[in-house]
Amino acid sequence: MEIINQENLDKLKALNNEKVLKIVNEFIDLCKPSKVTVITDSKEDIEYCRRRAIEIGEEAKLDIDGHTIHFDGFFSMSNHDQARDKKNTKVLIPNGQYHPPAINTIEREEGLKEILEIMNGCMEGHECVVRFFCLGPKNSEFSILALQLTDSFYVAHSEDLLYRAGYKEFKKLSGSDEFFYFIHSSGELIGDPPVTKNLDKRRIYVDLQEGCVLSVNNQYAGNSLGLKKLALRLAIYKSNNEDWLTEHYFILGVHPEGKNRVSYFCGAFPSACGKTSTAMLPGQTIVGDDIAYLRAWNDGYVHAVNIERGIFGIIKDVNPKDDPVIFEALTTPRETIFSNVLVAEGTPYWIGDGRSIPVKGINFSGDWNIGKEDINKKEIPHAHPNARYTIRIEELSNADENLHNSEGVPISGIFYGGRDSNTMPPVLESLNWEHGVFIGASIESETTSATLGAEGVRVQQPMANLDFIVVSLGKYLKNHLDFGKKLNICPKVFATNYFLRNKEGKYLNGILDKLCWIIWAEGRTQDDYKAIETPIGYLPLYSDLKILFKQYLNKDYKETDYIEQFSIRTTKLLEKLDRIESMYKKEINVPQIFWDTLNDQRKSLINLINTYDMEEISPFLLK
Ligand code: OXD
Ligand code: MN
Repeated sequence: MEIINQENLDKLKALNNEKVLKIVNEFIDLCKPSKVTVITDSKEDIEYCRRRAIEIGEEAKLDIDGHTIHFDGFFSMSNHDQARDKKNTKVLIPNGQYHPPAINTIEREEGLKEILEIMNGCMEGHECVVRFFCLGPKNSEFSILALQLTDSFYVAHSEDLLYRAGYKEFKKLSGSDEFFYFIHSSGELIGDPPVTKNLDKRRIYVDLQEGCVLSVNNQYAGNSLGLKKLALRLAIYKSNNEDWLTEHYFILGVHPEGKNRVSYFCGAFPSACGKTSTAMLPGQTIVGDDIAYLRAWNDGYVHAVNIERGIFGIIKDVNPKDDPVIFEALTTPRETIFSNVLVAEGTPYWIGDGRSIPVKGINFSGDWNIGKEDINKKEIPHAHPNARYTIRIEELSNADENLHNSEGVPISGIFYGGRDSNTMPPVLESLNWEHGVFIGASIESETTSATLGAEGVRVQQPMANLDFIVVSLGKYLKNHLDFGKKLNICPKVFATNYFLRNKEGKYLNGILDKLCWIIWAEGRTQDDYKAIETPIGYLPLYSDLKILFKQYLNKDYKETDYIEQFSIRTTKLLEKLDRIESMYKKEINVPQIFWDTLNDQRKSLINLINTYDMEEISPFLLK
């Protein structure tokens, strides 16, 4: 039987690209699929992927038109494929080159040998699709093309929702080999719906030298979709060897009421720390929620594009009160893939959706009923905490008009934040660009369900990007610092913290309070607000926040709340500096300005303690 028929072969040949042909040949030989189908940008081809995902059982229809459900496996809470696998995601380092300590690496030859062996025959009995995408807007200086081979129609379908089609763009390449490529296989499947069997052989290996990622024995999009977190790593490598940035940033259009203007902001938060919900704040517009390419532009600003056109968002605590925009998007007809939620009688349910929980249904553990326990006698929640939804941005009423602008959008500010219970205030502005880079470099966050392993462990998360950085941290920070120096209009940098708690462990802010921090930051970029200069950055005035809380949330913001939230927690901040210092001490070539900033911060915090003779210093004392 021929694996690839003439029609499909013709589609490949029409690209006139030797490298594409070579890759397809090489991996068909290795992975041994039973059939190869080439998908162009045509409606029929794209529809084929969507239909096959259902026919094969990787997705099933739900009641609302366009909604489907996909499960990444039916396993226990401790052994599953419903989150990114950091342990088995490794960067291949060519012989003799430096292995940065913060990155999970393996010698290139050894890694290739291991994964190619696992991939030998991994697509047996499967149909493999060959897909072409464009990372970034079409016809744009920012964008990079990507080739994907996968035997998962869920992966192929998700990529249609998340990325811009690129077959025609590949034609325009005129045979050039300038593109990333990704080979993915779910590997041997079991059950109905079919899920990956051999999780112990799950591997995701990033080959920087070749510009490709090999991923096998997994389905979860953070592990399987080449264009998402795998391409992010390749682009970080490329941009750090050129003169631009690839970041784990959302891009948000901020529209302050009554001001008749929009200012664009980027923001980096580790996964499951409020990134998508910031990008989807009521009254604002979204360009992207996850990954951005940034370049210094000829108008003096930095411009950013969303390399995606969809959202693969966490679906937890999404309810009409806390996340009204996302809730509305997920409960109305449109092409949407839900994953790892509970399905009961054709309706998806998730944690914190504000509805009563059905007594039974199907979830990530298979047939589920209230009270069901896992092998460790632990009650299984009705939905996975890292359950997801996949949708297109352009269908949303809050999609920004510049989503596909080939020149991107000019960036006025950047937010950095983490899941930080006791150091940083809810919002502050950095003292300057270098201090802003320091703030980004010193994000700490408690681990969440978006990665495998224990939750709630405090880890350093430089620029919320550590999981994806593939060059040394010293080089990465230098690239950031140099980048800012080139700009005539440098973005202001802000730190946010949505997870501050009091000594009893109670969160100090409501979920929607972030709207006020974002609007305040926008006002700072336009000189609308004065601020209190402190050693750790500029803090908002109580009087401005009081007005913002009333205007945007109809809430009375009390002075006592302000003092509790914005007091400088000197001892906790000093402890944090020690942790940051010990992390970066392990690195090579960390820019001197980073150490100078760290030492200045330490000195001024000690000064504050000595001057005021107290641990927590109210902003009113510093005014
Ligand atoms: C994501 C992640 O899915 O960062 O965006 O894990
Ligand atoms: Mn992300």
